[in-house]
Amino acid sequence: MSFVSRGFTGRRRDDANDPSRVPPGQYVTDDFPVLSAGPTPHTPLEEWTLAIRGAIDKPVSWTWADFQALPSETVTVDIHCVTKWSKLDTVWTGVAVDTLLEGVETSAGYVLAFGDGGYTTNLPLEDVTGGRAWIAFGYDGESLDPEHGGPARLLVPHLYFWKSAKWVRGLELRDDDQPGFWENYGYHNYGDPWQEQRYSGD
Ligand SMILES: Nc1nc2c(c(=O)[nH]1)N[C@H]1C(S)=C(S)[C@@H](COP(=O)(O)O)O[C@H]1N2
Ligand SMILES: [Mo]
Repeated sequence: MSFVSRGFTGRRRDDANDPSRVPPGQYVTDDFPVLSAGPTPHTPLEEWTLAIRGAIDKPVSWTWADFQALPSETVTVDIHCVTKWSKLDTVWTGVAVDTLLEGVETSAGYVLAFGDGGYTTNLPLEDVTGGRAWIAFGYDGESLDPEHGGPARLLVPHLYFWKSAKWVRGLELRDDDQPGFWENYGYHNYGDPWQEQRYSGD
């Protein structure tokens, strides 16, 4: 048992001022704001599936039980919202997109993530592979809250957080780069927080 509670270890505070961890124009918050363009969907787990479709010979899909049986990882990452909050050391549990794509052969260079509620977001395939993206179903050791995208969301921490589609139901593999929901509304097509790629033209 320690008398020093986590908030007083100083680590967070130092990190908040450490420019190597906080992208330009961002501030660090301990809150976890909810940003949703519409109502929170509540798809029953019995109806939930996760699909890989598009430029793939045989589309694949997992039921919730299949998905839960896949090897998962717990990762600690920093997240950066385009509305300027960053949250450091967030802890997520999920299945690496690499795991889902094992054995998948595709000519695609891009993915369009889609989910319940109709939200979409586009990313280069290479940004969701190489251990850089997960389908996360746990947050801080608990199941992921519906407001934050539960039962499962895409997690791509190296890009602005709008790329991390909540309530994700699959990835469409594409040869062309099809802009998603926010990308169509003038947000940057790629969204690198370190380059401050907030809006198209940045
Ligand atoms: N399906 C869906 N995913 C979404 C959004 C959304 O409106 N719908 N908002 C995006 C934006 S702009 C951000 S900043 C994060 C917010 O995630 P949070 O609500 O868990 O903080 O989700 C992203 N994923
Ligand atoms: Mo956002």
